[in-house]
Amino acid sequence: MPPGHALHYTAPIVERTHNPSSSWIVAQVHGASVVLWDGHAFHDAMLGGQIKAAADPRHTNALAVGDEVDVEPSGSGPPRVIARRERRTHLERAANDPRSRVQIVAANATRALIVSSLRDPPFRPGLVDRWALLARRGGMEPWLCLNKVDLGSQTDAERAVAEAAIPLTAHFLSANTGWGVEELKAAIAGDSTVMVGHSGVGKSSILRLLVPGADASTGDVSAKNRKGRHTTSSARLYPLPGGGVVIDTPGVRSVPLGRAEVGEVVSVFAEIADAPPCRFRTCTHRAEPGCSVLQGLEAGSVPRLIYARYRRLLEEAEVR
Ligand SMILES: Nc1nc2c(ncn2[C@@H]2O[C@H](COP(=O)(O)OP(=O)(O)OP(=O)(O)O)[C@@H](O)[C@H]2O)c(=O)[nH]1
Ligand SMILES: [Mg+2]
Ligand SMILES: [Zn+2]
Repeated sequence: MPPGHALHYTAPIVERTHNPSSSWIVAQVHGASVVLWDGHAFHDAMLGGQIKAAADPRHTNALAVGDEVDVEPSGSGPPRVIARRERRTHLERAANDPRSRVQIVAANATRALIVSSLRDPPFRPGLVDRWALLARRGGMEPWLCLNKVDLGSQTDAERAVAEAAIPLTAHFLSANTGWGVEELKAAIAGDSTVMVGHSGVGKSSILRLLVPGADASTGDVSAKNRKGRHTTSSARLYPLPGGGVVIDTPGVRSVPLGRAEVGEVVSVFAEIADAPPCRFRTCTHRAEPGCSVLQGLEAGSVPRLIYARYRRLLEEAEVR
């Protein structure tokens, strides 16, 4: 592990004494170094050559946080990860990559908690749309979490979500005051949740409330001193005290979709997904005759704001 990249966990890294048939979960990846969680403790491990050889060439990373893996002892050194079990779910995003590969942000989570903030940084419905699409693509249920409600009021927060007409389960929260945290804890108890969202919205702050003692870095959002911010630099998995796990991820500036199906884009917007069938089955709801979405736009059943976000997503995605 390179210096300066020590992986600090509150639970001690213990000697490996495990049943070889049971699978371990990837808690953090740093190049060829991996931290694994066996349900009781964290273990250091190394990536075996088999894993790299078997990696999907369309992906930038061979292992993602949340992956279930098989390990093998390797003499006196750390155990080796020799196989990855098939992912039940995954969350991907287009990598900034000349080969159009995707990065697997996290694996095997039940849901993606799309964290945004009421202010500082401002609430951006377009980012929520993109993450919702990607979560569904990988089989995760997208939820919205609107943090920093203390910077406005509960009414402001609810209005922001209602105006954006985001058809997702929404949690309102203030990591600063702890308001709404108990409800979120109860809602995610027992299963696996990955937190995603813009940098500075408060993911790591929320994590520290969910997992007391977690030492996730939290940054100061002060625009003056951006270099001094302790933002999260890699995804990490933490066990929840009452069972289940939560994965904190680094914030992103943008969420490029890469290639997408029209149906995927449509499924983000309830008003468009629920519109009656159009004349053409392959209608993209842009200019086709007999389009029920365009008729809904005229009649007011499809809000202009929603339609504009749909078009933006459609134009941005390389629609197949
Ligand atoms: N007012 C207010 N500030 C908050 C709240 N939650 C977090 N913050 C502040 O927002 C800043 C960023 O918080 P982080 O938890 O580091 O944000 P993050 O989403 O983990 O950021 P990245 O790791 O860069 O993705 C810190 O200064 C926090 O103290 C909140 O509920 N209200
Ligand atoms: Mg963070
Ligand atoms: Zn149409």
